[in-house]
Amino acid sequence: MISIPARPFNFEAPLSQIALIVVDMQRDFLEVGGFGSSLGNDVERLRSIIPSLLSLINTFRKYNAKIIYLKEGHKPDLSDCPNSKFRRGENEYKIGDLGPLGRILINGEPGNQIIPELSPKIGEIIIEKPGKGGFYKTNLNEQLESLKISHLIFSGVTTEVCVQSTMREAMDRGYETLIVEDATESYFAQFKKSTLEMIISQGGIVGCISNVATIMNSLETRPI
Ligand code: TIU
Repeated sequence: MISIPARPFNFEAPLSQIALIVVDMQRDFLEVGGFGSSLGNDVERLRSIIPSLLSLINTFRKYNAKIIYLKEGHKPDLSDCPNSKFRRGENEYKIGDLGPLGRILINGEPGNQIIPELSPKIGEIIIEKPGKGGFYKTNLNEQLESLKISHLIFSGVTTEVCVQSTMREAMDRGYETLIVEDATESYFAQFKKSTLEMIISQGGIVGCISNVATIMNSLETRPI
C-alpha cells in the first residue's frame, strides 16, 4: 500500500493499482511550429515542467509502476475531427495543414511525437486520442480495466484543457484521481491556478492534488 499526502484527502492504493497518466507531452504543444504555438501561445511555459515530470516518470519506471502516455491527434483524412473543433482558433495553421513539424495535430507526423526528452520506453502504453479527453473514442478504459488500475495520477499539458477533461472523464468512470501541480502546466498562469483550485474545491470535487517530491518520497519509502 502506498499513501501519498495530498489535498484535500490523501491518495492511497497498492502501487499495482496506480497508473501515471502523461497527457499530450508531444511536440505539437511543446515546440515552436506546432499546434500550440500556431494558436499564438508561448511554449516555454509548458517546457518548464519537463525536468520534474521526467523525475516522476523515472521513479515510476524504477518501481515498475504503470505509465500511460496520451497524444492528441487526428487521422490523416480528418474523419475523426469534427467541424466544431476544426473551425476553432485564428491559427497560423489549421489542423491538418503542413507546418514546420509536419501536418498539424495529425497522428504519425513529427509534431505528434512525444518530445524526445520524455520518449516512452518499450512496453509503456501510448494512446492516440482525437478529443481533449483521453477516454473519448479510445480504449483507455479497457486498458485500465485489464491492468486492474483504479487510481490515476495526472501530469502533462494543458492543465485546463486535456488534463482536466481527462481527469473529469476518469472521475465519472469511478477512478480515484490526483493531479501533480508541478508536473502539469498551461499556456496561461491564471488558468492553471484556477483549474487546480477548482479540482480540489468542494472537498475534492474532481480529485486531489500533490507534487512530484511528495509522490516520489511516498514511492521510495512505502512499506514493502
Ligand atoms: N492537450 C491539450 O491540452 N490540447 C489543447 O488544445 N490545449 C490547449 O490549451 N490549447
